[in-house]
Amino acid sequence: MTNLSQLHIERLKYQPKLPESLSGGINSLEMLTGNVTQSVRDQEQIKGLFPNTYGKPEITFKKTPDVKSTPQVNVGVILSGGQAPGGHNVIAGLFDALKSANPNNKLYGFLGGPSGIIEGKYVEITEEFIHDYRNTGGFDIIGSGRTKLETEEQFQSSWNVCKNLNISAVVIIGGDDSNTNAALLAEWFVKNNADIQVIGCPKTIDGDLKNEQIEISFGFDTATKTYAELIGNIERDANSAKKYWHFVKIMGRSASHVALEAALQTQPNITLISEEVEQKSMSLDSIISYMTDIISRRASMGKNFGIAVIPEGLIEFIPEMKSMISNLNDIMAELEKSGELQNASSMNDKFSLVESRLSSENANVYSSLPSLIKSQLLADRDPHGNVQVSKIETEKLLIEMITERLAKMKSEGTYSGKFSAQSHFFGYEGRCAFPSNFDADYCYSLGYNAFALISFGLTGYLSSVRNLTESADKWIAGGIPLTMMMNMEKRHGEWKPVIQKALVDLNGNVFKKLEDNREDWAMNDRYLFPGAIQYFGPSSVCDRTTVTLQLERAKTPIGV
Ligand code: FBP
Repeated sequence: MTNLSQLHIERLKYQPKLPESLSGGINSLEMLTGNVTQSVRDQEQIKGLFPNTYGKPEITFKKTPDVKSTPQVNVGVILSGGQAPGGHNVIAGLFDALKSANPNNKLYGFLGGPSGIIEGKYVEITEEFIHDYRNTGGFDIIGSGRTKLETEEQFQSSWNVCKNLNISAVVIIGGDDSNTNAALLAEWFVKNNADIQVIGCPKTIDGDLKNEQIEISFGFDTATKTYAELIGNIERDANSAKKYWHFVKIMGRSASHVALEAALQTQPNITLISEEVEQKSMSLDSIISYMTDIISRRASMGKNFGIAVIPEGLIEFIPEMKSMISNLNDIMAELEKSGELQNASSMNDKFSLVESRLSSENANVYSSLPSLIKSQLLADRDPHGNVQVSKIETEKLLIEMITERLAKMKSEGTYSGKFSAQSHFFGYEGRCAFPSNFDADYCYSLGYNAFALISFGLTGYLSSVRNLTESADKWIAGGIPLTMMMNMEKRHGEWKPVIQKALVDLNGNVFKKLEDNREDWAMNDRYLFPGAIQYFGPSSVCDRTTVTLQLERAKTPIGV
């Protein structure tokens, strides 16, 4: 590799930290078996769908002085879904664990996401190959994809590919949807006596793959630190020029964890939380009123500037929008099947077609939106049936509606300020940043631990590393049965087993911190400027994880 930045060169040299239990290597581990588990909800249905992998115990590992030897194995690895900082380190940890257990072990990386295992596209990962990717962001080592692994044919061809490569274990690095697929594949392999283990690793910058057992998904720490740096910079710009309102939409497809964490790190004037909008049944109109009130009160103090943070998924949580989008999803599936949507000659024809099929209430909501948003709502769904909220410019919608509202207030004599807005969308900027020390260590440990689970013959487990607000040596490594996190949800009109997404807990410490401070942050400029991620320096600064995790763990400490 040539032309590397000094930071890149330094990060390649970084040695990620491991929990003490894993530090003796794979051959010096003892497995401690906990109680049998059950799924978070819908136990009977989940048990019926996963008869072979349901109810397994939680696992933790302990270092032992007895050294065992492990037979030679070949392992495959898949990166699935959206990029998240640290994916390369999961693979590096897996690779180092596998080679330390037996130098003849081989690691194959499936290319381009789950489609790689179906189509047999792979590369063998060697020390030379992986070296340049250690502690770097991105998923470019083998690429990623969003193919949904779910059909009998896909499972069968995955098995054939694994047989050809003599692969006896597959590690799937992904979010809730990808780990649901991992659970399905694990069950299918056991049912068909394929003798192939499947282990998942919790990834997503969105931070919504977490629960009692999984404290955080990897990538959330680095991505939120990156967005906080950018928001802090914008706050300083706004506070210098004092002439713009900046509307920052921030990634996180469903849950608002990313927006909340970035807000706690930077203290902007307005932070919307989708979960609160839904709980309080706030209409789009009432959101506009809430924001306009702050903007006009600040204007009356002579402050015609500010920063508003808006979660990417907001639109789907506004009750009237949620109902309209769900109706829209159904009719779009029908219109696409019949070819009518593709055949419509202009955008306006598409709008009319859609409006004629929506219920009258939903058609009213849809037709009230600006054309830009209407067309963005017609963009393709992702393979899991999700609306691609990253393509919907909610920040622009809010600016447009607030501008109109303020003009009306001005004409009525209730507002006399100036409103000039800039819109931003932060998402892709943070997904491939150099992983923070926390993510570099956490990911390496998750990958290393994934091979520990493999070496004990487990399948249908998620690699778990806990106690993460302590120093890395005190982290607890183990495994959680994937079925433990599942419940039944309606997808594409059918009930499916899926890993439950964690939304922002409106009764929790983290949201409360925002709630307690937001009036002060709205009116008084309490901006924080965290600056760039700190990779070097005292561990208390550069290894520290998110405010979210610290507040959550402060409430629910687990015994070590
Ligand atoms: P994952 O759930 O796969 O981790 O991806 C999350 C995410 O980064 C969302 O925040 C965002 O809405 C989405 O991916 C964007 O998807 P794409 O990369 O396909 O544009």
